[in-house]
Amino acid sequence: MEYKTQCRILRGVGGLYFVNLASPDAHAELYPGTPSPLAGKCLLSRARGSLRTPDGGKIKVGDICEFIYTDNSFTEDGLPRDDSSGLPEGAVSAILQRRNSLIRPPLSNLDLLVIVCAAAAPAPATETIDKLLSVAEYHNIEAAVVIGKCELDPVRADKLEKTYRSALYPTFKLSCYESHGLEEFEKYIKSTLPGKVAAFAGASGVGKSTLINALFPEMKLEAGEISRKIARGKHTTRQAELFPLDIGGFLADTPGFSMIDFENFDFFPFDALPDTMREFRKHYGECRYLDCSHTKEEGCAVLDAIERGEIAESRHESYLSMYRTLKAKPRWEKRS
Ligand SMILES: Nc1nc2c(ncn2[C@@H]2O[C@H](COP(=O)(O)OP(=O)(O)O)[C@@H](O)[C@H]2O)c(=O)[nH]1
Ligand SMILES: [Mg+2]
Ligand SMILES: [Zn+2]
Repeated sequence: MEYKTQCRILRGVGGLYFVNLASPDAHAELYPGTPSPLAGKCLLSRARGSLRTPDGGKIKVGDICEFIYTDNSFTEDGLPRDDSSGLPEGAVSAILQRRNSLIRPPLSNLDLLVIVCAAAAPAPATETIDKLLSVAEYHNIEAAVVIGKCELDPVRADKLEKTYRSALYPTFKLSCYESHGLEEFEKYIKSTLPGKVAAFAGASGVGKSTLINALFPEMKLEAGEISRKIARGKHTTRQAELFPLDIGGFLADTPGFSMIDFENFDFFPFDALPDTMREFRKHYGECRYLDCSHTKEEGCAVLDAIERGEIAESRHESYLSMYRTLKAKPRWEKRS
């Protein structure tokens, strides 16, 4: 018998794909697909032909795809059984509509970006945090801010918390060393993540791995299990990868357990910038000039809100920096 269902691409491995098949229970929100005997399983499979999205994009980690298989396609441990031509029978047969698509890191359908910084060691770089928040906003990705290592500099941690709360983002101040604030973030992430794909982003050394290991102990195990199953010796390029979590969602990472770095995130066109500043938006209609750039104009409602202490100055500094950078690069290459 042939089954048609949906799968999520977890990783690409030399022309093959490690996929998670739709499960009617744990991943119900992810895939409203047809129940099938292998529902919820993670399997190695190939793609039928060279698949493309409607706008010509290639298959990507995070893609939700149509998946066709037969009773004979897989062995009991979920490995592809070769047909007479030596190719596995179960196959990814179409890429479904994406809700977003990043080029760097190469990921599609990212739902939640958790931006991690440290109160100290390394010192927080608000400009990079703000750039990432704007990138998330532009790509329609939910975002949250975690201020870690807060025992090292409680005053700075408080200030960052105020900045990002007033920027209207869920904000968490915590210390993995002192187990302080962890429960609150754990409650948030474990109620938000089921059915979604999340990535933790932040500079190296801020404490992403420590935090993730504390919250999702299965991650270490899962990473080992996946690398054992996947063809040996093919870990040459750094590429995105999704780990299924026990709570029924996925965490994005690159091999080597680094979690997503700040450096190479996609940007967006200049015209889109003002709309990516969440707490600026409600003031735009109140500026004296219709074409106010909110950089230095008289009667700018954003600048007034900063003056009153409602918007953090550091957020506006980041805005100015992005404004200059994006203005100097008016055309961003558009591809999926
Ligand atoms: N002081 C302090 N150090 C921490 C805390 N959490 C993690 N670290 C340390 O910070 C360093 C970097 O952590 P890691 O999780 O590898 O950071 P990553 O590069 O973002 O994954 C390690 O030495 C951790 O032990 C914390 O809450 N407080
Ligand atoms: Mg790490
Ligand atoms: Zn203005």
